[in-house]
Amino acid sequence: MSEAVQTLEGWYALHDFRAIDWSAWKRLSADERAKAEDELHALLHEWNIIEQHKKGSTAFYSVVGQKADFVFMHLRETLDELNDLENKFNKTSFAQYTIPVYSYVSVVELSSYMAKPGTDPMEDPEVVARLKPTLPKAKHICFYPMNKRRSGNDNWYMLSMEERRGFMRSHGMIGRSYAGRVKQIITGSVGFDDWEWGVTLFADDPLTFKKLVYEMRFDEASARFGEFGAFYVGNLLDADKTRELLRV
Ligand code: 76R
Repeated sequence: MSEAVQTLEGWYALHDFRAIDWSAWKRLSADERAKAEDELHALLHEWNIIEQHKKGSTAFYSVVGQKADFVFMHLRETLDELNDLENKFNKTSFAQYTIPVYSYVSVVELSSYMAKPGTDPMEDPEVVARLKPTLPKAKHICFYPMNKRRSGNDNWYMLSMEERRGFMRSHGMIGRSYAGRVKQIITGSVGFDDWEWGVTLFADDPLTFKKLVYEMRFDEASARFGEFGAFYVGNLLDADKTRELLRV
């Protein structure tokens, strides 16, 4: 009989991917563009204050390639707050010149495969900090959704707890060898979105994404059981980069 691993959940996550409607944006007068940009910067400022008060966190990155032009990754205490903030953004005049192209709803998740038995993880400030993380201002982001396979001999959900723990141990060892170069946030999305997890990685060197993901492909947890959706990769947008992006 298989047994579901206990998970700890933290902040809810919304990855909101947008394209920019460049023709519409260019048709605006300089004044109209300035007004729309001011509204965007006012919202970014508001989100920044929420982050400073540790009530959530927001990452803002441009996206390279045709899948999107930028992404907001928002973390908040509740799904209601995520919904409110996406609606608030949608009501700005800036949002009128964006086209929603993809979104992902999930919740920050830590599984207990590696937890020390007999301890209460919520007593560990490091665990609590990982459940409610302030997103790093790393130069690059990488996001993709994934599943654990359920087919034939490669059915993750038919494995015993001990077998899964063994795979996750080896997975974690690879992950740990990238400590300091990458920050990973695993968000669970069973019941929330089309895949089982979202993987969000932050790094200053984009090659770290390639090396880490590639190395994991050879590890059994990914080689036998990993199924992956589309990959999105992007660059940090600070206030100056945002102005540069929107200058036409
Ligand atoms: O939480 C921990 O640090 C303990 C070890 C650990 C777990 C339980 C861990 C470590 N991960 C865990 C769970 Mn992970 N992780 C991914 C991907 O592309 C791929 O092949 C897989 C995508 C990456 C890149 C990654 C990175 N991890 C999970 C789970 C949930 C599984 C379940 O519950 O069944 C998924 C889907 C997943 C996927 N992982 C690490 C990393 C890194 C960098 C670490 C080391 C973290 C650290 O020690 O700071």
